[in-house]
Amino acid sequence: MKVIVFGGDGFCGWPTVLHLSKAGNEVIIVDNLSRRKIDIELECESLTPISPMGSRLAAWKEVTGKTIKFFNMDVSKDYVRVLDLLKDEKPDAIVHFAEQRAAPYSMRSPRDKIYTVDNNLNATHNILCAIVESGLDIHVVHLGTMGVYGYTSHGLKIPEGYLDVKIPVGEKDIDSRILYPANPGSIYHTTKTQDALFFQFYNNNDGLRITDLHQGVVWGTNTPETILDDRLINRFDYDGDYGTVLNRFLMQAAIDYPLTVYGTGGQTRAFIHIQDTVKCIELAISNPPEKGEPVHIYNQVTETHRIRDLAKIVSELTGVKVNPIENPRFEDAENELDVENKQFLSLGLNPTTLTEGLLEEVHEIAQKYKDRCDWDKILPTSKWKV
Ligand code: NAD
Ligand code: USQ
Repeated sequence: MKVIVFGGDGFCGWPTVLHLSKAGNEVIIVDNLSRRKIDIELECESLTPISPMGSRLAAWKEVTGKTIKFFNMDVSKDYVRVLDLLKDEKPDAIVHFAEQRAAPYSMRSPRDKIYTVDNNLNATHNILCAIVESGLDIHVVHLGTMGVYGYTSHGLKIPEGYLDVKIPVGEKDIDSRILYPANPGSIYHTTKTQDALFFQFYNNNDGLRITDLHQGVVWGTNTPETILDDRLINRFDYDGDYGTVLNRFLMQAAIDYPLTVYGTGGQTRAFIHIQDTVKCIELAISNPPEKGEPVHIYNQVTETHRIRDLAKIVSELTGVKVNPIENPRFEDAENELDVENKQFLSLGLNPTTLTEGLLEEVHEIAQKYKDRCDWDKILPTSKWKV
């Protein structure tokens, strides 16, 4: 297949590009390198030294003989270039990662809220609008988030995207299937709930074939492809805005920095290892909706954990202390979370769950690059309420 990966320079995008290329697909990257520019703005780089795009692609060619094309464009602004690219390349599928993805970054200031809304909604809308204008039948695989549901399941196993409901009309109940009620906890998560409405509209109105993947917190760094050459290494965020919780804890353990549990650590979240992220995307591409089917929505998660339990595991593994700090976010202090994920399991996903070996691997990477860590960037600075 020919696949365009929007956001293919990012943490999830880059290993996905390599995985799809290795599997024999023709892969094209579109990225405006905005994430690298945010590194400059935040004065904090990836813990791992990521290579420039040219070196990444040259290394892949040297190691595998495979060519990956790269287009530097802003999907949220360069509508005509997106359209022309689709018409020229005629891809079978698009994978859409090209959004500002950090909840804390989206809550830093009015400017960052506006940027996140403008960037994410226009990027998603431009892609959908351009597919319709191109007249091509391109399957869109979008990376959404578990955060669209909120994190309280009220004892219900969170279904995959849709909820079967009965609507009382007069004396009768009418059966209906609706999108699960959105309950976002940040401006970033709000953009993902609005993406879902764009998908519903373009699917209804224009028959676009769309798969929306509600992914949990991703952890890990390497995949079998990113370890083939130092220049292929994936990014590793550890700062208070972009670092996600488990990778942050493993990096903190590497420098013996007490683990930054926010609040009681009673928050339960869904997790997935980066090696499963790339497999899920391959499975989604290989199993597109039929023409006329509603949007496919999958929960891209393999397990759930409470934050304080993760801290305990990392602490026992490495000896680092745990230091709960005031929670900068506005979120429930404690929640239960039970999530359905049977669709990916039925397509053949064999989940990579949290094991000591995998935790140690990430810890070792953090150990290897710990001298690149800027300790001043570890504590969170973005607050939900001022
Ligand atoms: P990332 O920031 O590392 O990667 C996003 C990439 O998109 C970057 O390379 C960035 O430069 C590019 N980009 C952003 N806006 C763009 C635009 N307007 N035009 C072109 N390129 C643009 O983020 P990630 O961790 O790889 O996440 C990718 C997607 O997966 C996001 O949509 C995110 O919401 C979703 N997701 C991530 C996680 C996670 O834990 N990392 C979990 C669930 C869902
Ligand atoms: N947390 C801590 N200590 C830390 C960092 C985080 O206790 O040092 C807590 C947070 O308060 C939160 C939980 O850990 O309760 C998860 O935080 P996170 O930063 O790891 O993840 P989150 O902000 O939810 O965002 C990440 C990705 C986002 C994706 C989301 C999936 O950045 O792109 O959409 O995970 S989900 O969480 O399932 O919505």
